[in-house]
Amino acid sequence: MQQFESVGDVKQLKHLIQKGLDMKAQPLQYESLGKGKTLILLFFNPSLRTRLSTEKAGINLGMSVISMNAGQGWQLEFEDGNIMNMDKAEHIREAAAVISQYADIIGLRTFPSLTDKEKDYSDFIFRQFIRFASVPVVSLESAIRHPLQSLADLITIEEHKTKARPKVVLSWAPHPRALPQAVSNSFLEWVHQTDAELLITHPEGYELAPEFAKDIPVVYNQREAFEGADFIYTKNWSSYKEYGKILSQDSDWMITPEKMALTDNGKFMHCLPVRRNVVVADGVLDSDASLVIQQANNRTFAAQAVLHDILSGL
Ligand code: SN0
Repeated sequence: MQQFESVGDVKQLKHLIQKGLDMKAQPLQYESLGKGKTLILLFFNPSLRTRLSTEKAGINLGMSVISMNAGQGWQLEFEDGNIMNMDKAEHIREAAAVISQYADIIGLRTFPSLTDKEKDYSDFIFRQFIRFASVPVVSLESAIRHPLQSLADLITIEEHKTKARPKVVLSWAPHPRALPQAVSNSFLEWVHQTDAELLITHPEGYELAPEFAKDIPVVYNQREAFEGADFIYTKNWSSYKEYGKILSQDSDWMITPEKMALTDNGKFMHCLPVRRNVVVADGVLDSDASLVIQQANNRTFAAQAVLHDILSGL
């Protein structure tokens, strides 16, 4: 693996999921693989799980890990040809080239603007970074995807599924802030490659980008969508159509125990951080149906599987 940006970078998805499970069973089995190698994680946006789990993954593989919040460095210019006489002190051309000399693998987190749809959906910042980096770059969530989250999600589904073809529902839920579509886009992209029966439910106007929504059925009635589901994957996202806008804050879309009762003993999943009693009721999050803590644990082993393949040149 030369970079990790989307499921398209994965040769055999089943093998990668299995590798994550193997890493979980024996986290230190490759503790010498990364000896003498450096992992640099660069965050343009906040992080808790991604930062700590990816650091832990690197450490489990014997790597040295350095994390940096981009706000602590110079403000970077990403546009080509600009006259840099304003607030941006350094160009991505130099920054990515320089960091590449210190790192064997670079991890990068960069959120969307939610104002410029075209630029966000070209994954401009992430692409510019890859363009000028000379070592493998791993997405720690880009403007439109969160692949390490999706891999951890599939590992979690693999562990908890009780049927060969589980019904997996991606459900929108309300949120007070405009959030990226990245987690949802990525989840669809990854689950679409498995045998699961996949369904999306959201209010009208929240249709995801066609390149991710594909032909996946959309049910606008959330309760109907939940019927017989094995996994309820919940996430808020802002509108793609009316780009970056909040079109609804309808609390009737919150995930409640009453709605979970419509499922087939379904499990609740969320990438975290989650707003209690806005996105999901305490009664769901604190019940045995919730997998959110296990999901977060699997972030380490997802990252470890990916770093393993990059380090091994697989
Ligand atoms: C991010 C998102 O993409 O939706 C990161 C998820 C892994 N989530 C948030 O920014 C939530 C922020 C909030 O205010 O609740």
